[in-house]
Amino acid sequence: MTGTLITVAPTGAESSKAAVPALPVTIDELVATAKECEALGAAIVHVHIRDDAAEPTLDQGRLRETVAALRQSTSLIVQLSSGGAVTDPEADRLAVLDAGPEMASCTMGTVNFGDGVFLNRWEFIVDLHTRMRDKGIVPEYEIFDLGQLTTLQRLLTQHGLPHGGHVHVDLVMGVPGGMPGTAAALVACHQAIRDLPAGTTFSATGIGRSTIPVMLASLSAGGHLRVGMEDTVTYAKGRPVESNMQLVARAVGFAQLAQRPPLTTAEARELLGVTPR
Ligand code: KMH
Ligand code: ZN
Repeated sequence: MTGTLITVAPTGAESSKAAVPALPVTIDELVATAKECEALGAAIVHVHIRDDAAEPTLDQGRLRETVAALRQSTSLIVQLSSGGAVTDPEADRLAVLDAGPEMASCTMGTVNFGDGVFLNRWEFIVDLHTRMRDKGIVPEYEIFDLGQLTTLQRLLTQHGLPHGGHVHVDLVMGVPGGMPGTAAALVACHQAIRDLPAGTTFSATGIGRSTIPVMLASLSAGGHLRVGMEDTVTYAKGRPVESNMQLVARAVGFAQLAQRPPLTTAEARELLGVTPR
């Protein structure tokens, strides 16, 4: 497959609506964003939800409502975040899997996360991985640092392949506390990914100003792209991002220049082993 898988991560748990008014926080805003991003070329939506006060939440009812609304209005692969916010307890993060997503994120280790700590104990990782397989959910393994790829190798060796049998990794680069968002770091990860099962695919995203170097490095290394306001709220120096669509449009432009046009949602399901709806 030579096309580019484009994931949009429209909201995240870190930016506040007050600081970033263009952030989609209601279900209606999220669905409208998802529809437009799909039309531009996105195939996956990585979802964090907010409560009525626009604060991050893992409320089960709202998660289910969000999954249903996205399914009704788009054919995007719905990937719920099991990472939540750094303050979320493990039990709530595991319960995200009960909301019925096709995919969910699964982070491969603990990392400093700005002023916070994003805690991912080994036993918790195993629990997430195993429960996802039991529920037929395809994981996206989130990698914040090089050693987390070794943890993934250990996980797969000890606990087997995920549902669908395909391994897909997302390199989240440039988090303060994690690996830098540089071509050199991406190449180091690319080398380590070769030790994972044959056919393993990867996406990459660079936080903040590393977004463009990471995007270009990923495309040239045969990787896929994640973009969105979860990771980037400045489009260029002095220019706030206006919408997630602006970031997806830029990623589509780069992918087309690389002669690796966006995968459709059907092609993305086939690539990742996500059961067609
Ligand atoms: N919000 C971060 C603490 C994920 O979605 O799985 C974790 C995160 C990763 O965003
Ligand atoms: Zn996330």
